[in-house]
Amino acid sequence: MVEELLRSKFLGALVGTGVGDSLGAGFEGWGRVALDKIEQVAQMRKTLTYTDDTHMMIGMAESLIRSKGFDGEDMAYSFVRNYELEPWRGYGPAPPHIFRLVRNGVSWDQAAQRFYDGGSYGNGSAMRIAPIGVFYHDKLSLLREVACESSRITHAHILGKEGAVLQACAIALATNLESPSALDRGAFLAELTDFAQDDVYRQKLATIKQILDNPDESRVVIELGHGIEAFNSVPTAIYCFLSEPGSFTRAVLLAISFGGDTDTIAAMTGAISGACLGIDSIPEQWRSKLENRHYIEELANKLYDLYLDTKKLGEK
Ligand code: F2R
Ligand code: MG
Ligand code: MG
Repeated sequence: MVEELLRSKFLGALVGTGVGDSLGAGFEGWGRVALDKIEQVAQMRKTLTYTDDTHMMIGMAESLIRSKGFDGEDMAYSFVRNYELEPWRGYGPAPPHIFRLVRNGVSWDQAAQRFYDGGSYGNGSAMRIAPIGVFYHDKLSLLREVACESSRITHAHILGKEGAVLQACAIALATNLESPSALDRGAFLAELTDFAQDDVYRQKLATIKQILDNPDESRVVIELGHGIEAFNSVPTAIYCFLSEPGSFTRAVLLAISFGGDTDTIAAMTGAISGACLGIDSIPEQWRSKLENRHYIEELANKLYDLYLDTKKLGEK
């Protein structure tokens, strides 16, 4: 793939997370919303302020760049430090407790196991995964391992880890597409299904195929979900991308229109769509209003430069 196209995809995935998250944040907990209403609200906003989804995505990118790849302890402390600086970003219930444990000396790969039954299956480890999705897009077995390890920092339940793995894989497959016209939705879903190791996700991927083959949006919330659990939101984001593969705007608006956990489903849709279509597909009127846009772009550029360096050295 031409280098500038790939750089644009790294930028698209990271900025796409931020734009989806901040646009969706105003509609959290709503029911179905009309697309033109969402566009109107977006137009009225002076700044698109992001939430925990993007804040953690930034922490993940910072750590990958600093460590020149995945380092669990460094990434955990990256999340902790960012949380301590801006705890008001709307974090889910468990992560702040986990961060306090890590700060008090509990090992990065042990703290999350203390929460819920077998760890969390919330969507918090999938919503932040864009940097891993693009950085490891050409090494899917390594991507699986790293996405899973990164999830263990806060989400140790198998369904939490698998949600992060599936979202990372969707971003990687989208990054690998030369153009949206190269997308074969059936093949994309088949690859994700091969990659998924849990029947809950395999079943949801089969449902996505059915809904795409016989369009019926009323099935999306009921059967795929729009909730805070990874299995009730990652498949919905994949559906939104596959429904509107040629348009970042339409994919993200569709994600928000389903209501529920709108910031996160739109962040994950924005990451996949941005990875497929590149940064220029994100409307300038949204991009220009994204809080800390230049810093997020700087991180995407540094991550891409690191990707090129490690590829040349063959040591990623
Ligand atoms: N709406 C939010 N966050 C809440 C904001 C309230 C906050 N106090 C404020 O206003 O400032 N959005 C953000 O949270 C979601 C990501 O959450 P995360 O990080 O996954 O949190 P957690 O606590 O790990 O899990 C979330 C819920 O999932 C259910 N759950 C998870 N594992 C479970 C298990 N093993 N058994 C049963 N239930 C489990 C629980 O209901 C958890 O509370 C994103 O939407 C982000 O935008
Ligand atoms: Mg959020
Ligand atoms: Mg959310």
